[in-house]
Amino acid sequence: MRLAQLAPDVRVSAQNRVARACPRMGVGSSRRGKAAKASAAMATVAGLNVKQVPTKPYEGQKTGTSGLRKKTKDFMQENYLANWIQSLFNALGDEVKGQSLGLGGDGRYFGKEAAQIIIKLAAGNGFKKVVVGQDALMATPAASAMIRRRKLYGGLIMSASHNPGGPDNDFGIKFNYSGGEPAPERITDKIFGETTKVATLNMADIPDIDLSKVGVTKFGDFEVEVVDPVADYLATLSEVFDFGLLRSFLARKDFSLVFDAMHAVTGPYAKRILVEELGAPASCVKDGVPSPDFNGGHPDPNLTYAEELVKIMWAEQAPAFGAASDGDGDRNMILGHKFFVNPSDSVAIIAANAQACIPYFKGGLKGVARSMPTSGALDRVAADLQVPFFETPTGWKFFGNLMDAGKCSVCGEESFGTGGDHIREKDGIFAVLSWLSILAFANKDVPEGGRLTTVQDVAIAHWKKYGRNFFSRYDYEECADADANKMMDHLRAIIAAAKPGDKFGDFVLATADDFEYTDPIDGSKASKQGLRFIFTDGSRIIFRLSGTGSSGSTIRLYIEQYTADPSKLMLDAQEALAPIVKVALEVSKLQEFTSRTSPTVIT
Ligand code: VG1
Ligand code: CO
Repeated sequence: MRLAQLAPDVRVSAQNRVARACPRMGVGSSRRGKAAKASAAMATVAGLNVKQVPTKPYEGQKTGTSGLRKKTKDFMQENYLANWIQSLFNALGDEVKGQSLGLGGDGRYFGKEAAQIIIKLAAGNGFKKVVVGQDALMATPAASAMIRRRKLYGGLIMSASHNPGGPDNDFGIKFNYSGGEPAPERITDKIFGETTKVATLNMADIPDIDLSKVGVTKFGDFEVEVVDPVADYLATLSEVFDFGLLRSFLARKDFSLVFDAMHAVTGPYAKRILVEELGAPASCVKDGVPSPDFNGGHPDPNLTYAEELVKIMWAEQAPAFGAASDGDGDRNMILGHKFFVNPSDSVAIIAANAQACIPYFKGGLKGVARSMPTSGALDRVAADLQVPFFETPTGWKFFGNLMDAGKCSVCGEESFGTGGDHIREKDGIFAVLSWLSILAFANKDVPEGGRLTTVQDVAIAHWKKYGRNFFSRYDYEECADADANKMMDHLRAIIAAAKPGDKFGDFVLATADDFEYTDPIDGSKASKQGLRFIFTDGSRIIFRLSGTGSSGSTIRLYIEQYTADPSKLMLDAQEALAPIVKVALEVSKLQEFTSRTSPTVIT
């Protein structure tokens, strides 16, 4: 590859090599205007030469629901990634000196180049060590586990999660703290502040690291350790689950499963954990080789984008259990034969069964939490178990404080996110092993060839006990920003004028607001977290704009309605929700504002 074809930031590191050969030659940033002519000054940090590369801020480096996500091409602009990383280190200040940093990503395009840039900046800013996954790979939950097990200062995750990858799609970066939790807003706000004034990049003058081999490389007092990206995570999961029980369940000839890694990061994890550790046949892992562009797909495990898995599970002859996870392995979709487990139900079902089926929770749950748009199914389990319950804004970063304070054991989001306090990220394989544990437990006395309790049986039994919260989410992806904002303003005006008792179709308003959250642990506030209409029968309609997209606005409409009527439990969710969906579309004038007649994704 010629130098000119490389990403500009990579060019800087290639130039570093030139600089080593000719130590007196000044190597400056070649970007934008005057900076191009400036030479990088040299400093010494921990026995390393560090170039102080002049840079200029980029606009809009503000993190959203989960880190900074932009088009890959944006990230490949000269110093774009480096600016954000330097801003993060500036925000953290002297605290980072002498610390160890974790690093890894979901294998998407530009990840390996990005890792080299991050390693040089970490060294140049005084970290003593970077622990990086082999080939720059590390699933998000695995990064969280590694940070916790190795007591790292924090970690950087290179991922845009469920967003498509490749040169024409998305890249992303996220910082997690020492508990393994996504940085809270007070830190992300500070990083953003730094991005608006970053002027110098502290780049250690070290060569690129060979990330393909496990091992330690030292430069002065700084070292890089390339690690197996599965090991720490596997160790954590083996402390959570009864692997013996799972092994004997998966050995049954009358049970079979398929796990769709969607060409994303969980392929190697599924092979190690499901196949090598738990004995499932290798053929159960579908699309298990990570690809830089997810084979051209959209690595979002839902009924729309995981259509191949859906086809397998809806065939007459199908495995008993199907699951998929997303780009970075934190999301999950659980399927039975011709049966979809809504993620809001999934977290409720896992919570209800955790104590009996999962050894890590055998002492009972400390509490449970869900994001605001997630259905109230979990609330009913919390009431039944008599454990504390919390409702947080969308995004995993709000669960960490609750878990650190010992107030939450299991939590989830409607967006295919499920987790426990074994780590501080949502965890796709945790959800899969939780479901397999529930099935193993339910079937432990069923002789081989007998009638196995299925995924659907588990869900129906749950609804019979608690009632069913019908739930659906409509996504209108990539709407024009102005149209989406106008619709939200229109809804805000309606909320301002609304009174309890107002009628919306057949639904009577109990309350309407823009969701606000005060963290019960540190008192921090998050406002404007979603417009909600709650009706007297407990039904809800909620509108939010996505904070993870990289172009245009994605409108999310969440709809929920509860029934305890046994004759209605088995209704199709879309049928059951049709009247309230109609109300949502009428009140929002969504079609008028966006000219969209149907959503791009229905969950
Ligand atoms: C979406 C989901 C949210 C999730 C976030 C990150 O955010 O709604 O629940 O935590 O993605 O998930 P938004 O702002 O687009 O609605 V992951 O797996 O993509 O990091
Ligand atoms: Co994800």
